[in-house]
Amino acid sequence: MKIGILCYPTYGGSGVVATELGIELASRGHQVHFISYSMPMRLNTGFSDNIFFHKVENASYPLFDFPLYSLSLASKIVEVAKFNGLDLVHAHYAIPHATSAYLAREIIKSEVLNKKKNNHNIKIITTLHGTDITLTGLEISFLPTMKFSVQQSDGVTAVSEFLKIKSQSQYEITKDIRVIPNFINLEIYKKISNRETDCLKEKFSKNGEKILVHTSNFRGLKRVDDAIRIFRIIRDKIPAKLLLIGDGPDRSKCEYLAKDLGVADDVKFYGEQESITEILSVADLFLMPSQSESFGLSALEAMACGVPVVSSNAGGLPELNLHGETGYIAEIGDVNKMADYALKLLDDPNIYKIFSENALERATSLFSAEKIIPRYEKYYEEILSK
Ligand code: GMT
Repeated sequence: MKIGILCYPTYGGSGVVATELGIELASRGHQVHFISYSMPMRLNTGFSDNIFFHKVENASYPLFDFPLYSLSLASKIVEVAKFNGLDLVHAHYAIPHATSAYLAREIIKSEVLNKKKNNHNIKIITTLHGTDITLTGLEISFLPTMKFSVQQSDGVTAVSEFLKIKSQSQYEITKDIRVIPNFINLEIYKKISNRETDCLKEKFSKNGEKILVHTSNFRGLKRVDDAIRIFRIIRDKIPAKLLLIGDGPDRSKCEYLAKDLGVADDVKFYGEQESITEILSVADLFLMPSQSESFGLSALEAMACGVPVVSSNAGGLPELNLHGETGYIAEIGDVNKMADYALKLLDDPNIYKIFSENALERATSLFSAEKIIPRYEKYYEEILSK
C-alpha cells in the first residue's frame, strides 16, 4: 500500500504514534509518505527505501496575518498523492489534519484540476488521539470544522474505548469508530542493564533510594504538581527520588512547588530527552496523575520496561493500567491515595515483583507493535475495499 501520514512532528503522543506506525508499516513493505511542516522527531531511522518525508512550506504574504497551514497542507497532500499514487491518507489528530485531508480528497476527486477523467482517488482515515476531541476540539472556532472533517473521513479510529464513546456521545459523531489502541516497540522499550544504567542508578540512587519517574509535556492537564505532591508524601516515609522528564508551560510552577514543599533536592528536572529507556530501566515506579488522558502512551512505555504505574482514573487510563495488577488507580487529584498506593508497592518486594511482571506481560500481550500494526493494516484494507 502507499500511505500518506499526516502528523505533528514535535514531541507528543500523537506524533510519536504516527511516526512509529509509519516506520512499522514501512518495515512491512508499505510505502510511507510523511507530510508535515518539519521532520517528525522520531523519524531518524536513516535512509529507507520505503519512507519519504515531504515538508509543507508555509506561503507568507503581508495580507496573511496568520499562517494558512491547513491550506498549504491540503495542497501538499494533493501533490504527494498524485505524484506517488497514494492509496490512502492517515490523519493523526483531527485538527487540522482531517480537514486538510478532506480538502485534498475533494480536490483530487474533482476534474477541475486534472482536466481529464481522473480515476485516482484517495481514502482518508482519521485517528483521534484525545485532546483533538476532549480539549482543542471543544474550541468554538474549531468545533464545527472538526466534527465535519471527522464525519467526512472514510474511516475513523480512536486510541481507546473511552475516546470512542466520548467522541460519539459528546459530538454526536455517527461514524463507526474502530478502537485500535496505541502500541509499543518492544525492541526499543525494554528493561536494559548495562554500564549506562549502572551509572544512572548510581547517580540517582546513591543510597538505594526508590526512583519514581514522570514524563509528560508539562501541560496543566498532566497535573505534574500532583506528581510532586505525591512524591512529597512518599519521601516523608521512605528515601526516594523523583525524576521529571519533559518540558512545557507548567515546568517553572513545578520547580517552585518542589522548593516550597522542601523536596527540591530530591526532585530532578531533566527536560526533554530523546530516549528514556535507560531512565525507565532504573525506575521503580511511574506516576501519571493526569486530569485527562485518552490512552497514556508514556505509561505504556514504562510498563514495557517492567515499571508498575500509579495513575489517576482519567479517560482511557483504566483500560491500560489495571488496578491491583499492573499498578494502582485513584480519583483524579487524590494525591494521598496515590501516595498510599505507591508506598504499598514500594514497601513490599513480593507484591512489587508481581506487579512489575504483570505490567510487562500486559504491554507485551496486548499492546506490542506485532499485535497492533496488523489491526491497522486490516482496517486500511477494509476501508480501501469499500
Ligand atoms: O498528552 C498530550 O498532551 C499529547 C497528546 C498528543 O496528541 O500528542 O497525547 C494524546 O495522544 C496520545 C497518543 O495517542 C495519548 O497517549 C495521550 O493519552 C493523549 N493525551 C490526552 O488525551 C491528554
